[in-house]
Amino acid sequence: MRAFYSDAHLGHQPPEIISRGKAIPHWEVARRADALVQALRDGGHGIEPPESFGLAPVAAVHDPGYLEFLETAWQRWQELPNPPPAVQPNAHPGRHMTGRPTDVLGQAGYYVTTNSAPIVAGTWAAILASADTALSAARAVLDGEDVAYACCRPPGHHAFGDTAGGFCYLNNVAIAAQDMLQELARVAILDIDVHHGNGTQGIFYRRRDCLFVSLHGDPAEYFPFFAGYAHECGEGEGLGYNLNLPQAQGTGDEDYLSALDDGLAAIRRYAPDALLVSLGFDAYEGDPIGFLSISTEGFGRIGEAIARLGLPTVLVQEGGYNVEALGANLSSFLTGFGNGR
Ligand code: Q9C
Ligand code: ZN
Repeated sequence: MRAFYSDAHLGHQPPEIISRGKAIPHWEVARRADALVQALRDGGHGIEPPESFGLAPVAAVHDPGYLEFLETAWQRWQELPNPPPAVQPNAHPGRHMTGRPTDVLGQAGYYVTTNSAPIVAGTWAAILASADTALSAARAVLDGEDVAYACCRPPGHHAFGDTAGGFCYLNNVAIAAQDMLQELARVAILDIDVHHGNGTQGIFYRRRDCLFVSLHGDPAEYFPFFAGYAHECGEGEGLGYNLNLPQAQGTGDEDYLSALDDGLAAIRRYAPDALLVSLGFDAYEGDPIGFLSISTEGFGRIGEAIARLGLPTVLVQEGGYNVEALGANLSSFLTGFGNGR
């Protein structure tokens, strides 16, 4: 297995957030990547820096106005009187307004859908490197590797073509999938982060060259709330190529693995040329913002079940916020996967 990681994520340090009236560190912290990289080293995996692919593969998925906002927002924010420590919206268009403002605060509301995706000085460089990391893993698999792992930070699956949200800015897995589709006829994305991959679903919703399958906490009661329902099956050309498997709060290994079997069966029927996994570890029983109850051993069984597909596989890191357990959960997953083969 080849593994990719860039330390450019260190420039993306979201400021503290207010939770229950108290300032606490943002959940999506740099130490997450340290823990994952340490687990890779302990497992004897070599770690390579990503290649730089430039903006073209990113622009193949994301809107030009959105990319310009991401690139310039921090600079423009500094020109506000008394600029807050991060670019963050305080007004959102909702369902009844479509105007696009010119002001940076207005554009923050237009392009950023949650208050959990702040933009700071190093965010642009970090998100480009995170996309390059996923692209490098995708390239490794196209070049013949059975499996490659992308240690992406920040994560990506809540980013739509033109919106950031939920700790995500560029949709790393979608960018990698789109890139692979230049050489392959069909790919599947399996999303096992505990949150529904709303951005990824949105990007491929009207397409049949990418099957999207997601297991996640029931959005009726859990972030991202407004997508991830079982009745969302794709539209137009893409009808039948989107499968959501929402899980009840507290779902444990046995029930989860049985739902995963349904997802894997859909992927087998689709017979893709390659698989991409949105690999979150926030379904862990000890995750501080989790909803499900997967054990460390359970991640090994999940890895084993996915490996049984026998597909060339790109593993793209998404969430997982119990920093102390992240390394063990990644190791367990990879061991189940046949140690990355
Ligand atoms: N009290 C990913 O796992 N809600 N994103 C945070 C905290 C947003 C998670 C609420 C969760 C987004 C990639
Ligand atoms: Zn998540």
